[in-house]
Amino acid sequence: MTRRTNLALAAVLAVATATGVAALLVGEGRAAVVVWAHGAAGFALLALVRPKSRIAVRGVARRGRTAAPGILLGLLVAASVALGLAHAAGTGAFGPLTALGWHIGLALAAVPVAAAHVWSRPPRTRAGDLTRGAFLRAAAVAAVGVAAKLAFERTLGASRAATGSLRRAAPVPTAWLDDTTPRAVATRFTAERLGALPQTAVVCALDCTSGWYSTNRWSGVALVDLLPRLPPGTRSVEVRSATGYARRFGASDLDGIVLATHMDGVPLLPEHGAPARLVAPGRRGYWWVKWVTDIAPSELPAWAQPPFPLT
Ligand code: HEM
Ligand SMILES: Nc1nc2c(c(=O)[nH]1)N[C@H]1C(S)=C(S)[C@@H](COP(=O)(O)O)O[C@H]1N2
Ligand SMILES: [Mo]
Repeated sequence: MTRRTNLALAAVLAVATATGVAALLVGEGRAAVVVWAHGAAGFALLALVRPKSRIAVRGVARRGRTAAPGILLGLLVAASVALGLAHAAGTGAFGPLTALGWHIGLALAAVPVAAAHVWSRPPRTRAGDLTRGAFLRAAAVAAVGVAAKLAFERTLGASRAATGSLRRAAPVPTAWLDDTTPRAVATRFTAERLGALPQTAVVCALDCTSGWYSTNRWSGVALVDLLPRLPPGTRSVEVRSATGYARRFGASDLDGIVLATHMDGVPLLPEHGAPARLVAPGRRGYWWVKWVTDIAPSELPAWAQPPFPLT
């Protein structure tokens, strides 16, 4: 029983972590199923709370202080789940971070602790682990997750986008990590020069991975108008910021992307990327490079970059 509970717990936490990270990678289109599965995985923990607390209480009595990492892991996971639920129930900011920001931070902090915890007592798998009985027990844990998720969405769940984000009336000035608004942006993409080119407008949502979205009208110049002819052999285009922040887009994925100078008819404010920032409909906020100084065609493939920005 103990061994099976621990295996199930490790599996559920692995699925929750993987779907959580995936939820930030996929765009609006495919997010719904990943985000939903993530919530269900989180709720599936409910089925394991009781058996695991018995194991934990026995373990602490036996091990004393060497049980500390396990207790820390339990606290991190419990706090992360509480903040995830607070976000899903509609809580925005919680001090310096959003509820979702705390949720993600605590969950990522738990990963090395979980690795150490499992490493120090590797689970033993047995032939019987792949029987029909084991499969049915796993299905029961998953069913608890799905049922609890459905019940939550009918009662406490706030209205939110397919990505899980909560609606805001206007975008919140946001840095991916610690980028700051530059004092002056030396760029060839000035409002004046861009204003002389054919104009495009798009209404779409800026959806930040910290858990909010805002739908606005963005206008400026479409990338396909700005770069009508890419050099032969171009596979991607790197969009760079005055701050060094950059994202690379596939050469065939540029349709719909706008180098915007205005939001809702008003010139961009410095904190929102003036004089020009990228608007990438359907992609999460970290693709919307602010303070653009360079758009550089390259022969590198689009995947030749870290999946998330590092600055
Ligand atoms: C220990 C691992 C984790 C557990 C147990 C967990 C559990 C949960 C729970 C219970 C919720 C609220 C329920 C719901 O939204 O349906 C939630 C929401 C969320 N979590 Fe996690 N999570 C974990 C790790 C992560 C990670 C690593 C990320 C991202 C890097 C993440 C991203 C999200 C997002 C985007 C939501 C909002 C989804 C929504 O509003 O529907 N989670 N999580
Ligand atoms: N140069 C630069 N551009 C950036 C960021 C950044 O940190 N540096 N953050 C991104 C993230 S995570 C989001 S959600 C949006 C936020 O845009 P806003 O500040 O106009 O709301 O900008 C994106 N563009
Ligand atoms: Mo963001």
